[in-house]
Amino acid sequence: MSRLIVVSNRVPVPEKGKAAPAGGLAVALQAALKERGGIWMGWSGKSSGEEETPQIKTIIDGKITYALTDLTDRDVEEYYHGFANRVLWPTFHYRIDLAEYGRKEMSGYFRVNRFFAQRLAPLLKPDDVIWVQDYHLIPLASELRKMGIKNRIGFFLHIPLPPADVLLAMPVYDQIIEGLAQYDLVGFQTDYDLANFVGALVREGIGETLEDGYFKSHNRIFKTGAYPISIETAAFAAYAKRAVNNAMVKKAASSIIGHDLVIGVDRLDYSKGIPQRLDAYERFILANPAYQGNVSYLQVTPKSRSEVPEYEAMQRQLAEQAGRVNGELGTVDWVPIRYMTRSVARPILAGLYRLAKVGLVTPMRDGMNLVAKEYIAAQDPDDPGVLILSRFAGAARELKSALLVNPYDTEGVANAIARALSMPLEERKERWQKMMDHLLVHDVTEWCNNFMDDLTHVPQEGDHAALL
Ligand code: GDG
Repeated sequence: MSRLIVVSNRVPVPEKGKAAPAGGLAVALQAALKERGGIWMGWSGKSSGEEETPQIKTIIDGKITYALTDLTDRDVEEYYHGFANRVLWPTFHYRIDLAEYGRKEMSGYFRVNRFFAQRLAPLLKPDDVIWVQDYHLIPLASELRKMGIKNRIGFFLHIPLPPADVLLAMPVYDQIIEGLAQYDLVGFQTDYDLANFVGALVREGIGETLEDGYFKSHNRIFKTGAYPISIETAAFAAYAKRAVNNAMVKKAASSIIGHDLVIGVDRLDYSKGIPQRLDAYERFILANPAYQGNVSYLQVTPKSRSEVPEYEAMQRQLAEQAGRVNGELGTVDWVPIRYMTRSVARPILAGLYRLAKVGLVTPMRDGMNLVAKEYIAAQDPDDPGVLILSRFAGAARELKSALLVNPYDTEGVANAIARALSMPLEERKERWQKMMDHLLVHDVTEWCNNFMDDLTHVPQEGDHAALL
């Protein structure tokens, strides 16, 4: 079995004496690395401060080597905050209005990808299989190919891939597409993202569909596919069941006696639709006065990317919005919105999901959204809650028994909250069971295995030249 090399922007290095890292992706990839042996390479998250080129530091844990590099301040500014988070993230989430194109940031992005390739190449053996994660590293294969690397290289995009007119608004779209064409397997979250990719290339006359998911573009043949990411369903369900005994979760439970709990959990990000969701909740309370004093909405929103101005502004706006709603609707003994910007420990989060009668997951656009899947896995089978899910989350392609909503339709979301809170037990059980059955089969291990199976079976660089 060939060695696996995972490359991602950040690397979840296990910390001594601490529990395994949270999050299904880290768990699944670490399991695959442990089985095959391999390397997980990426940015340490630290800045070397200087212009001097940082070196790789390795941490060995059994069969896994974590290879980390610092970046210079300029790299972090241009590659990470600049191009990745202010061009690719908004554009791929259909927000071209928020994209800030700058030549300096664009060239910083390609420069850091070249740097990653230079650091990675000496670590590679000829039959290693390389799996690159996400939008930060699209040009990595192209840089490795320029250095003569012929290994199988796969790429998985965790965020959406927008349709042609949105994608083409990005000045360097052609280099980004060409970068994707240098992989042997390009995986997307959903069939919609895949269709957008194929549609854009065919429309622009730069790609051609072949059989079995193969695609031809930029003088290369590569496989494409939809690989919906998931969670460790069974483990998370067991975790949530145990979590209700956690002291903090018990405290939370006693604070909502006589109330129905509605929960929202999202990294602070404009793609997650949090202000729109607060509006919908406010409208729900105003339209259903009987719920005043009888429902609590807990929104957990850990801060992220505060260095990017849009995020910093949003942090302030949300605090103001939650404060305004609480001020206008709250009473001496009832707070309509409990708004937290601190991160909650994973066992507590699992317990809170289980306590909540309604999971509100209403992104304006989301690659998948794992919160939706975690909420389902955490429910009590005898008394499950209701998932309200945006049709613009990748998860909506699978979780069709959720109450699917359009997050732009405030009234529609408000009505869905009312419907969820009054849904009869039988209907809740039926909807939940269908989604849980699906997630038990389609878990993160399946995601990882499906991608790896396809990647290890695609023709290696050089072999498909004959097909061109
Ligand atoms: C990207 C794509 C895609 C959140 N708050 C806390 C906390 N979380 C955890 C959740 C969940 C994770 O963070 C968030 O995952 P999502 O999938 O919802 O969203 P992104 O971070 O935007 O991830 C997304 C994903 O990649 C995977 O491909 O699904 O579409 O945007 O696991 O539980 N965890 C803890 N405390 C918190 O306060 N412990």
